[in-house]
Amino acid sequence: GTPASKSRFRGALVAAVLGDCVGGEFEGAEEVPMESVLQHLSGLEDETKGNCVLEYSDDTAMTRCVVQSLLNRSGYDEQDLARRFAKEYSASPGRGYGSGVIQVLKKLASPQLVDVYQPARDQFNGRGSFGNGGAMRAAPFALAFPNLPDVKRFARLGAMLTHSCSLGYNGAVLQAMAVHLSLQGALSLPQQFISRLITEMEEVEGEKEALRDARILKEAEKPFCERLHRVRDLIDRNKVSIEEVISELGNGIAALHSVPTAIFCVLHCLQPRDYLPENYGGLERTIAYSLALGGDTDTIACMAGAIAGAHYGVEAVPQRWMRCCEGAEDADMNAARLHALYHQTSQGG
Ligand code: F2R
Ligand code: MG
Ligand code: MG
Repeated sequence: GTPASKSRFRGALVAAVLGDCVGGEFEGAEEVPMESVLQHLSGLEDETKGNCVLEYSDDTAMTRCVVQSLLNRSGYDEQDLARRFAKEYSASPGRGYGSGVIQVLKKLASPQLVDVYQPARDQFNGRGSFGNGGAMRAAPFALAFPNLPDVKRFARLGAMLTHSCSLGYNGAVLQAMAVHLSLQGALSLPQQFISRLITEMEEVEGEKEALRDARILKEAEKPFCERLHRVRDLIDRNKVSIEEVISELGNGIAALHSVPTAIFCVLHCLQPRDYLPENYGGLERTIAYSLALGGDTDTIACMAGAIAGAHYGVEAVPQRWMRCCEGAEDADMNAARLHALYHQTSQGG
């Protein structure tokens, strides 16, 4: 498809929902045999099953808040977004939220709250959360703002409403950048795609807060850059086992252990793989592979889905999977509205 086409926007938002809904089955599992993944996915194809509904989790619930806020405010509005997060949590608390972020969402509901970023700063004895909750909902920033500096700035601020540790909000910046580049068609040159992400993250992680947090947490000086170098090494190799991917990149709830992993899943599945069905296209391969890693499967598949969906477009989304996933139709409609906002902004409107 052409860069920033409506199909790419729809693919990104719909495939993110699919990743979350189908990934929920395996979240937290240590080992997920590919056979179980394929069985789960083929269950979605079974027309005789009637109403198959896979519910979305916090990943989609919070993404929907970001989308609605960006559309209603025609841009980023921290007060509005904070209010939506709090309202969504209070209306539907059972969507599998992280145990820490619940406290932030409760505080955000207080009418007395003056600084909406303060509850996030208070998390984990003032260190802030490094979870992937900011990254899992970052894709809409890439779909609302055409310019990369805006994507980076607003993905970061949108994440900081719940994640004040740089290892949390920089995961959101990386995820939003990956979706932004994919929308432009950058995945047709995978090596250049990953090099560009590394160059951008060099600057992002050069900020003093990021260097300080990395030091405190005893991570590499620029932790996301280091992981992206590992992604590059892994995609250079023709064969790589699931165990190696998990040990090199991780599959956990921290942004550092899941955002580079999601990016790897997309790159690895650009080509057919002998352990995935021949009739699967790239998007199906990406989602199936993300689930087979185990760990934080809903979130890794949601983030990989957004990046892959922006590359392959909505035509690559299997209709039979989509009809089983709660919120997929809404995501499709909202993606078209974001597409209009993006092009309005890019024309200076
Ligand atoms: N929470 C889950 N899954 C676990 C169980 C759900 C279960 N299936 C159910 O039925 O209820 N999934 C969702 O949470 C992840 C996103 O989490 P988020 O929003 O980042 O939350 P939080 O609480 O801020 O961070 C997550 C955990 O990371 C650890 N952590 C973070 N920062 C820390 C720090 N500075 N020091 C120590 N630990 C820190 C904590 O254990 C947090 O609870 C997604 O997977 C989403 O799907
Ligand atoms: Mg979830
Ligand atoms: Mg998760």
